Amino acid sequence: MNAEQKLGFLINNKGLDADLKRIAEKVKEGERITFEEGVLLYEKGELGYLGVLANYIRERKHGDHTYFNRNFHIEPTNVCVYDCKFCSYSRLIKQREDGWEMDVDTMMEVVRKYDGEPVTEVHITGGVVPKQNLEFYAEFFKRCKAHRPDLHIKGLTPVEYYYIFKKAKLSHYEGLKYLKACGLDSMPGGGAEIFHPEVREKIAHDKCNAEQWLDIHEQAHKLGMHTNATMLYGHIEEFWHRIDHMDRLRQLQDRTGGFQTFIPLKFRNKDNQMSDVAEVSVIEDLRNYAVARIYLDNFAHIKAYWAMISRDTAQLSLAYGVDDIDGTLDDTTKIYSMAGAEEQNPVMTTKELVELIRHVGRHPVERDTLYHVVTDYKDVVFEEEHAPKYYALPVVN
Ligand code: V47
Ligand code: SF4
Repeated sequence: MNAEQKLGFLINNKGLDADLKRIAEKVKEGERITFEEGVLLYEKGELGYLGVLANYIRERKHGDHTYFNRNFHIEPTNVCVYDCKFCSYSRLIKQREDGWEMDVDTMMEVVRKYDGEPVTEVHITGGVVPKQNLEFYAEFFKRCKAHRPDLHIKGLTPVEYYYIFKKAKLSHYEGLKYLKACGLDSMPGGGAEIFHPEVREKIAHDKCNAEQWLDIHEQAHKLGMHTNATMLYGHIEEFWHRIDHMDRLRQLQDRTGGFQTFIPLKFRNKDNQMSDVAEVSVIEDLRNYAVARIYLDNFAHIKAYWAMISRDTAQLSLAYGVDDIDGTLDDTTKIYSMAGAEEQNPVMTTKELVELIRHVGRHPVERDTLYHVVTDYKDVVFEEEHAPKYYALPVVN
């Protein structure tokens, strides 16, 4: 059965709850679901049901195409002035000797390490410290572009920008315009956490709030930049907080169209101030990807960050709405391994990544940051290639 037949079969199932049937019909017709229906999906939607709906949307948008890109990370510092309770970096401002703060020369050394490598993007993210201010990033972006003009700079989040622009007495628009002129190309999705103040004040009380986060993305979109959005889920939030979060993103996307990808980030509880909060199950991870795919009808892509959730869950997620698994040759970020991610040394070669996608019957495509195709791996044969194993997609029960 293909995705459409599975959805039809589900809708015709006499035992299906009336609310869930209505939502399934809306999905079939390509209609947007409401806030209340989003909450209802979390409350009543079983994994099999959610998978059928999310996979139908995923295949309508992308077929079997599954994207990854070759990037590397720079974490300019792991020290941070803020005190997010879930973050394994936050306490380090009090213990600076455990931390690092790079200067521009050191960051350029990291960039030069990838000279001649087929990477298309540098993703810059980390903590917030006073020294890494507007001038610091302006100089780095200029030097990085001068050294390697084709390397896409996906840099910093509204958390850093809010702090930096406030100190430089610039509006969000002016600050971003200046940094864009220095070489900034786009913005990753971090710092969003959970927008609703009821949760945000408990887990991330002293950094930019939801309105400031959203405004910085809106200004970036006005400047023609594309950006991503994340959601840190699976801690103290309730289902409606997740829908509230996605709803704010959906509204901004209706106005600007500047978001490319939504990335749910699973809360990991190692070595942070929320270590007493249990992590959610893989089932909940998959349900969450699926609800995101169904709710965010105006987002092109849903990404699972394999370095965070393990390769197996990343493979499974491709049947629950996900069409992008990030993908790095050499994942140089520490934020997740410090927080307890399965992948303590997250390194995957292109061949491994392509095989991981093929093994679940999908079609691997290397993309650049803006989703232009770099290499279509459909018919590419690697040396010593293993025969692909196909796993079944979700079954309607
Ligand atoms: O905002 C911090 C998260 C984010 C923990 O745009 C944690 O392509 C789980 O946003 N458990 C930064 N998550 C990383 C990020 C990102 C990652 C990959 C791709 C993209 C993209 C963006 O990391 C932070 C925060 O939500 N984080 N601590 C933790 N204990
Ligand atoms: Fe700082 Fe970001 Fe960690 Fe918050 S999540 S403490 S802003 S590094």
